[in-house]
Amino acid sequence: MKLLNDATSPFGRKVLVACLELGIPIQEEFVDIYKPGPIDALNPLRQIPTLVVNGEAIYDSDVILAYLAAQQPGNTLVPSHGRWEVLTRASLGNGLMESVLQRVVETRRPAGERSNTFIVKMEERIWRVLAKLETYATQLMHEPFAIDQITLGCALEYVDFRFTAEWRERFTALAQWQGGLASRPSMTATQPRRTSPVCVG
Ligand SMILES: N[C@@H](CCC(=O)N[C@@H](CS)C(=O)NCC(=O)O)C(=O)O
Repeated sequence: MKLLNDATSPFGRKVLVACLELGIPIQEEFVDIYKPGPIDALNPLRQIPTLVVNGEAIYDSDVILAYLAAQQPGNTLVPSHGRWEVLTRASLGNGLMESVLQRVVETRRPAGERSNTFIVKMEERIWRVLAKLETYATQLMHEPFAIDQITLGCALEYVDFRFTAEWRERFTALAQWQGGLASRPSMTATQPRRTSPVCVG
């Protein structure tokens, strides 16, 4: 299987972390989503991550994770106990990624096109999500590694990467949980500053 991705996408990172955790072979290929390319024929959205299996594309990241989970019956990526809570926390992680991404895209627009109102809206949303996640920290420390932990771990490092690491001082329990997660080999191998694609298996 081939994963069209780039080094910085937090959505793509979820997929790589899941593959590493589940031991599913995958070959990552970096693509430039800012210009037309072969990805357009596979995913007309021209978005990463896009998984290619036997020439067919699977997207978006949550659909890819569902596909990976289906490859290994019995895995606990989406546990049956606490399922809706886990999936809702994963959605919060996805929303956090989207907010950080949309904010940074907006900040890069030319001054005349940039909306400070939108940037502030995204920043307020990010802080609200972080405050909510702080209330989950103790629970996250004691629960098995699942889709919510993957998504939140990737989202929090994306906050550091594209917004600010100041949240670590305000939300210390969350920072402590994230610190433990960050040392997992699946997380260290997939950092956004890596310069070469990940190859598993
Ligand atoms: N909902 C999608 C979001 C994917 C996404 O937004 N990817 C970004 C990169 S981090 C992208 O491809 N952006 C290019 C664009 O939208 O033009 C998923 O979960 O995979």
